[in-house]
Amino acid sequence: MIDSMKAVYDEVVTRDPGQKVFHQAVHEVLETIADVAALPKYSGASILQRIVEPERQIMFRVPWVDDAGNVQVNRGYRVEFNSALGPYKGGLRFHPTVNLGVIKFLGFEQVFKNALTGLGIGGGKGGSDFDPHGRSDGEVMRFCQSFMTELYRHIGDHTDVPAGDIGVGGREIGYMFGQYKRITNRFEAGVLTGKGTGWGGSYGRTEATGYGAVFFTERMLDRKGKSLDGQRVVVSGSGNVAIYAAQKAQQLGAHVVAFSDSSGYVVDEQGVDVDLLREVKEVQRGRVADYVAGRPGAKLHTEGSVWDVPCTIALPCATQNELDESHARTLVDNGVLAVAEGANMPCTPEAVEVFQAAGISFGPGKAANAGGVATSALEMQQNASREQWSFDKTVAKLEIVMTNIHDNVARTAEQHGAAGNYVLGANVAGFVQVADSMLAHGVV
Ligand code: NDP
Ligand code: 2IT
Repeated sequence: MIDSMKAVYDEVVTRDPGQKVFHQAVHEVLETIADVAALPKYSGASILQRIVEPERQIMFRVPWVDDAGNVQVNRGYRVEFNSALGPYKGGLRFHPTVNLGVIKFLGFEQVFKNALTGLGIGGGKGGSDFDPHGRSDGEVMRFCQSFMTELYRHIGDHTDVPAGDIGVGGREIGYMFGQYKRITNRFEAGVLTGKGTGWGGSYGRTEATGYGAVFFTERMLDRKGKSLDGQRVVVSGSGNVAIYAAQKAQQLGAHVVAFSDSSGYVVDEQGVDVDLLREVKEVQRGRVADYVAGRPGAKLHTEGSVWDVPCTIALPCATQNELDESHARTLVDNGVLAVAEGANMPCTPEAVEVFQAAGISFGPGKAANAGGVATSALEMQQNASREQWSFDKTVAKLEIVMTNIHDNVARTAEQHGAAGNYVLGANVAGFVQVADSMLAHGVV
């Protein structure tokens, strides 16, 4: 890393020494944008120093009563990172590992990702260390209501528009929307995305992140004269992103053979039964073992890693830093052709290096998983015009957005002498878009 970038990075680490995943995300961006960020118009306005510091960080107590009558206390967060391109936009994550550093990493990534969509959205992220696993619907509802009782004063359709992420899906968005409406006495559809399709949600939002990651993979393969047809695919995770990545990959002729959750991974050589997986995960809220119980021939593994399963396409769709250098070496040895991050930063920096050195097409999350937030922006468009588009119309728009992101990122990489380096292309293209708007807005 060149000296001017290192100085910015060191300042980030000194300010918040404990926020390791935030440092990791900042490091990756600074490392790849140096020649652009060092231009006098940007450095003279301290764009980098501003872009790594969130505009606003909100932390709050979330008290709620569990089914046994005990008062529980969690911590809530909303980090409003950058509004140069539009209202803050980004998901809410409910997971016990959530802390301020995690939310800042996700918010920082979101700024560049949202820029790449070209849809006029700034970047933010939020969440809580609340763990929805094993909680009743009533407990989840009371938690969501308490969370929104503080969050409502910070959000709005022109201010900050949250959505889902790990642990936050249609059920949680419903409870939060209900509480927002109750407190404000406003049916302000555009204040949250990922809503039910009966009350302001967009068709295709549920599928969008997984579908988008597969569209992005298809474009990366196209560039190498290949297609998804007949490819052997492994996804990690078995949540929202993983399920619909598997569904779209199958629709495009791929053979999806494995998925996982935090209890283990499943190999299903007949091809994953996505309808069964949806039933187990979305309806029963079960574990991967419940899939195996209903699927003769599928095998559950509780040792090792889903990345041990040979494949030509790897789609990490679970969580950050789930795929490390040794997993990457195994994938390369097993003949992987392309890796696209459905999750945010699932591959460690060392793993990314292994893929790039081996000439594997590698799609970083801020490009490859941008389909979710892009479709959230399409939901905002529908809300603003009081329209509702069909599933097919929305997915067709999503596919165009993903193609544009792919082409923009690939072109940017080429223009900067790094053909095929989607990490550099995404970071530079995203940075320029945000930085130019920040310059236009003056020192704010
Ligand atoms: P879900 O909560 O629907 O699913 C998450 C999946 O990942 C589950 O199978 C979960 O297993 C697994 N997982 C989560 N944390 C861990 C962990 N620490 N170790 C092992 N497995 C884990 O979340 P999503 O599918 O929505 O999100 C997945 C990823 O995609 C995240 O990185 C998210 O930020 C990213 N993303 C999501 C978007 C969206 O629209 N939802 C948009 C863009 C990116 P278990 O149930 O056992 O915990
Ligand atoms: O990481 C992400 O892009 C998301 N969780 C989706 C955010 C959104 O606002 O739809």
